[in-house]
Amino acid sequence: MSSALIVIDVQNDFCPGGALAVPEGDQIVEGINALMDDFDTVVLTQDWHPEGHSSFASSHEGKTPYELIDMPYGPQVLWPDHCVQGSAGAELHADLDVARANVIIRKGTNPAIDSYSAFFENDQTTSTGLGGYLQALGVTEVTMVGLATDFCVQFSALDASRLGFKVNVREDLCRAIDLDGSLKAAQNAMDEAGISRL
Ligand code: VGL
Ligand code: ZN
Repeated sequence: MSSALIVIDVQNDFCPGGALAVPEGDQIVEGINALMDDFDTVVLTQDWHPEGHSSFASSHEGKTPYELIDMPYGPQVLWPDHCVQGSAGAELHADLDVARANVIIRKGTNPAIDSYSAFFENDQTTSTGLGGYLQALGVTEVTMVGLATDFCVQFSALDASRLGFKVNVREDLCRAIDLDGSLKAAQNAMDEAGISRL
């Protein structure tokens, strides 16, 4: 039995002052660092979009951030430009203990498909390879922390559960965007999937 800590998108753009700032997003960093030694494997994820990504409102004429559009793979929230590959905003938070990470998974690199989850893009089909990586290491239980609770953490947790991992979400080490009740909806979906919210 082996365990993994999955640290979702603790990046400058999701912290106060960033392009898609999550309130108090920076306040979880110390607690995440302190948790790393409790796990066999530490995975970090990094939202990593090319310029002009299809999840950016600026890529759609007449659209503004936080509007919903229909994409071929389903509904998609449009975001401010964020986590552009190579930009300062895309860097992991300077205080995050990156040295302790076994692997860093970059996601959202396909210009046409967003990827909230660390495991599958938003088409729910295209794999990042993380599931196979963890299975090859014998990982059976994963704990999720990071940003944002109601988007990338939720989607990662639901996919991990679907793949058969036992999933814990440390909500004290996550922070939410909370658009129109999205945090409550995420909590309900995670409860229904049998995910432990700690
Ligand atoms: C995220 C919106 C867009 C997240 C990433 O990390 O939760 N949210 N891209
Ligand atoms: Zn993104």
